[in-house]
Amino acid sequence: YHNPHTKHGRQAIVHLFEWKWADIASECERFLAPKGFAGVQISPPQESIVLTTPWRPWWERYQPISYNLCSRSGSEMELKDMITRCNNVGVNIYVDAVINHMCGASGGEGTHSNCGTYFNANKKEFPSVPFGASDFNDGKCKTASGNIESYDDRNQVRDCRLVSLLDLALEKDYVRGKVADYMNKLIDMGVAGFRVDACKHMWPGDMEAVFGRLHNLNTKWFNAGSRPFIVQEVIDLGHEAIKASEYFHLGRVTEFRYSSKLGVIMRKWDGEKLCYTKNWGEGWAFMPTGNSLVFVDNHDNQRGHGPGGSSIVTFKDSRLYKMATAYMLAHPYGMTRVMSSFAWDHSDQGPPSHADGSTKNVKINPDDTCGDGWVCEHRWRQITNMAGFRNVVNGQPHSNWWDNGSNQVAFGRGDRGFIVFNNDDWPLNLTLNTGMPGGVYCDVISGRKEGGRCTGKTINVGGDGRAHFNISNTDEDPMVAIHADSKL
Ligand code: QV4
Ligand code: CA
Repeated sequence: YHNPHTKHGRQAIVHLFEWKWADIASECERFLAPKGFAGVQISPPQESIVLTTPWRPWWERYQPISYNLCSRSGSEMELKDMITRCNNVGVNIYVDAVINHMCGASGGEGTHSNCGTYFNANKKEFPSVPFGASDFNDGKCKTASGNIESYDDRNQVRDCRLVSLLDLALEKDYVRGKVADYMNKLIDMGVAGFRVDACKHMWPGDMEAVFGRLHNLNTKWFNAGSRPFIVQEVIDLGHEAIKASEYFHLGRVTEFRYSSKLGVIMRKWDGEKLCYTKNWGEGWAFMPTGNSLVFVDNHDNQRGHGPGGSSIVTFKDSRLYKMATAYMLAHPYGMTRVMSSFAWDHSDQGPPSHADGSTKNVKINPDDTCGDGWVCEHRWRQITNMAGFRNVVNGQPHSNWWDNGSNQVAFGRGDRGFIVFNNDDWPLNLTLNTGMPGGVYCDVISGRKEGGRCTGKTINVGGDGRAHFNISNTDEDPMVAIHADSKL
C-alpha cells in the first residue's frame, strides 16, 4: 500500500481541492501530464449532505449520505471519463475516502443530499447503502455526549463521534463489506489509490480488514498485482494518545509536523532559521521518509481547521509559500503533495459557485494562471517548475550543503540539480560548489528554458562545478534553482 504507482518517473501529486471532474480531466491533458505531475488527489466523490447554514460549506463533502458517485464535482459518468482520460496521459487519481462516519447527528431527515437520496440522521438510517442504527458505534462509545471529548483516550477517539459525525461500526463485517465495495468500485474504474480521511478515528485492525478486501489496480493502466496506494490522514504532533506509527504498516501517513515546522521556519518564528534544516527529515523527528506524505499546507490547516494554527504558510503569503514549496520539492524527504486552492474570505466558504450553489468551472487565463476564484498554486511558474526539478533529481542524494548560519542556504541533489535560498534581510552574493557539470543553466524560478533559450536568469557553472549566485533579499522570489534539464 506504500507504492503510489506513479508513471514516467513523475514524483509530485497535486490536490485539486473541490475541482469538478470535467475540469480535472482537461487539466490532466493540457497541464499536469506535460508539466510532469504524477497524480491528483480529488475531493470526496461519494454523495454527501447539502447544507445551507452556513451556505454550501466545503466541508459538507465530509458528511456522506450514500456511496453513490454523485457529488458537487459531477456525476459518475463524468468521474469515470476523468479517471480514464487522466490515466491515458499517465496521471494517477487518488480518491479522498470518507469511511469513518456518515453525516452529522444533526443532519436531519429528508433528501437534502447531492442526488436527492433520502436519509434520516436522527434514526441513523441511510437506506441507499443501506446502513441502519446497528451499523454505528453508539453502543461502544463511553462518553456522556457520544462525541469525542478527550484525545488522551484512544477508545473514545475511535469509538465516539468526531464533531458529532455518526461513527460507523467498522468492526462489523457488514460495514467493512459496504466500505470495501465502495472503494473497489473506484479501483475498478481505474483509480490508483486513496487518501483515507480521519484514520486516527479508526482502529488499525479494522482498516487492515477493509484494505485486505480491496481489489488489485485495473490492469488496463497498472501492472498485474498492483495494490492500491494508501495515504492515511493521521494528525500526530506528538501530544496525543494515538501515534502515527500505529498506521505505518497500512500505508503512508500524513506528516503534519513537516507542514507546521516548515511554516515556523519560513516565518522565522520561535528563533527558527533555515540553516537549522541541514538535517531536515528524520533528523527533525519526522516519521521515516518511506512512510510519509508531506505538504506545505492542506485543505484543513490552510483555513485553521485541524492543528498548525497561524504558522501554516498558504497562498495568502505567496512569497513565502513559493519558497516553502520549492524547499519541499527540492528536498529528498517524503512523498510530496502540492495544494491547489480556491480563494476564500471565511473558513467555511465553499468553492467558487453560481447562485444555485453549483461549482464554477476553472477559468484558465492566457498566462497559464487561473481565474474566477481558483488560485491554482500548482500553475504558479515557480511551483510548476520545481515539480519538474523533483522529477529530474529523483534518486539523487542531498549534497553540497551550504549555509550562512542564518537564513541563506543552498543544497544540491547529486550532479542533477542545485537550489539556493535567501530568506535573510540582506543580499546573498557568493560562489558555491554546485556539484553540477560545467555549462550555462537556466534558473527555473525566474524563468524557464524555452526553445534552447532562457526566459529568466542564467547561471554559469565552471568546469570545477562552482558558480556565482547573487540573490537580493528584495527579489520577488529570493531563490535560484537549476537542474540537468535546464542546461542550455
Ligand atoms: C459541530 C460541533 C460539534 C457538535 C455539532 C452539533 O463542532 O461539537 O456536536 O456541531 O451538530 C462540521 C462543522 C462542525 C460540526 C460538524 C457536524 O465544522 O462544527 O460539528 O460539521 O455537523 C471537515 C471540517 C469539519 C466539519 C467536517 C464535517 O474540517 O469542520 O465539521 O468536515 O463536515 C481532527 C481529526 C481529523 C480531521 C480534522 C479536521 O483527527 O481527521 O480534525 N480532518 C479530516 C478532514 C476534514 C474533515 C474530517 C476529517 C471529517 O481532513 O476536512 O472535517 O470528515 O484533527
Ligand atoms: Ca470511529
